[in-house]
Amino acid sequence: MSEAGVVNGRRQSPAVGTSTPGAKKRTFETRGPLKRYEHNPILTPEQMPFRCYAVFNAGATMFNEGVLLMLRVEGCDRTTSFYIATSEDGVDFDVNPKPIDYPLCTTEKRYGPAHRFDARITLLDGKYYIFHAAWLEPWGCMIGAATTKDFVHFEPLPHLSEPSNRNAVLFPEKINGLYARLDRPQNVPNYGSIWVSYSPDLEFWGRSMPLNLPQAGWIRNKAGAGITPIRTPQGWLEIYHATAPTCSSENYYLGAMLMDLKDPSKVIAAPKDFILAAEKDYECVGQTPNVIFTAGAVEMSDGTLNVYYGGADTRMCLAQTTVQTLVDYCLQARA
Ligand code: BMA
Repeated sequence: MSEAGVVNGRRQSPAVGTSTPGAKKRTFETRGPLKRYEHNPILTPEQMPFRCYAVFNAGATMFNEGVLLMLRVEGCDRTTSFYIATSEDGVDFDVNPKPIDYPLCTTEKRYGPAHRFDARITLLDGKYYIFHAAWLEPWGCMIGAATTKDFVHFEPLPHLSEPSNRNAVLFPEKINGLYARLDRPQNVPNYGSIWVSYSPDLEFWGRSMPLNLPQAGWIRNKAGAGITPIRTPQGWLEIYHATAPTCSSENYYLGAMLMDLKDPSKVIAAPKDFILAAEKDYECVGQTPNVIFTAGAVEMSDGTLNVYYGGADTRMCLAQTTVQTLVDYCLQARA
């Protein structure tokens, strides 16, 4: 009797659609240092305690010994509000059914509320600083901000930029005696890239400098900061996004980098490979296909780094790693 798949002594190619017993199956999960949570997505519009269209791009922080997400929720009237969700284990979240009563800053008091979205949260000197995108008609997108101690009462800060700017996040400590932020001025070719700016008082900003991001096929357009930078002995660790066009869409990718502790405009290690691309159904199908977008990560007590991200501008997802894994991954790029 001849061996299966062998005809006249020659091994035949398996027919399309048939599997070869024992053959290794290719799996996307082994691609990089960031592993998707197996029960993704962790929050969908259907799981919200009210009817809505999308829940995505949450800022994240440790709060009261649990994880707090500041969700971007799009209603069925397509207006956007911030909502709070909390969790003890960082996976199962309870959503407060009332939106945050978010304050108007000076510009909004004169011209009406901006469309506010994509909050990043930074704990600095006992206060939480929220930096977010603020789209104010007819000018476009600028950086809005507020502070809070309890995620109930918020104090507005003046808008921190002129249009066109977004994807801003405050560093969790002053650098050389100044507040420091990453952002993405976008009225430039490729819709902008990541810059660092400084301020003595969180109102007046300057000394702006672009980062020397690597050149890679996925870093074509819209490179923007993602999570609040994490201090490590080797540098500021950042997970950021960038996009590249395909024939059918503008695809989003996440990358990791280390920035110099004293001068974050100097990227000291940044692999040319992305750490996550939109591949799963919950990342590829939805309001905006092929989008993965992080605005926050939280280091859990067991050392796991939970990276929260929006999938296709529709739902919240989770990917996990550790700070050390990402640092080692970045440093390999320098070797
Ligand atoms: C960006 C932001 C994000 C959004 C992304 C993809 O410009 O508006 O909030 O997730 O586009 O649509």
